[in-house]
Amino acid sequence: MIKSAAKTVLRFMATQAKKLKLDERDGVGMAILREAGWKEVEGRDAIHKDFAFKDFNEAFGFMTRVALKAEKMDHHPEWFNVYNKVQITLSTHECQGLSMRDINMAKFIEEVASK
Ligand code: H2B
Repeated sequence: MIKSAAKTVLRFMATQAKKLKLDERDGVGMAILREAGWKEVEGRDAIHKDFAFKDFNEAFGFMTRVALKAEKMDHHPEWFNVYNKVQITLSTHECQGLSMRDINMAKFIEEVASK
């Protein structure tokens, strides 16, 4: 019993890091994320968004929450911060492209940024 449950979990995790087909992306969340300001990166299979917070304290607090989630998901953003600005790019290195991990991370980022 345990073995099959473990196999199911492993299979699920593997699909999460699989490169999303172009025609499935809108349906799994890209349409909503695009409305929230996420853009596909020119010349790279990744998504990007720029954030501006009240000050550095707010920006770094946001980054801290995202960082803790990234560790938990074992899925890390590529980001740049200067004072109240945070620029984030998401892509899955393992598949050199966009996977459900990026979509889920972007959804989490939107939740935290809106608080
Ligand atoms: N983050 C991202 N964005 N893509 C990955 O493929 C990835 C990651 N892989 N964080 C993880 C870490 C892997 O390198 C470690 C060894 O589990």
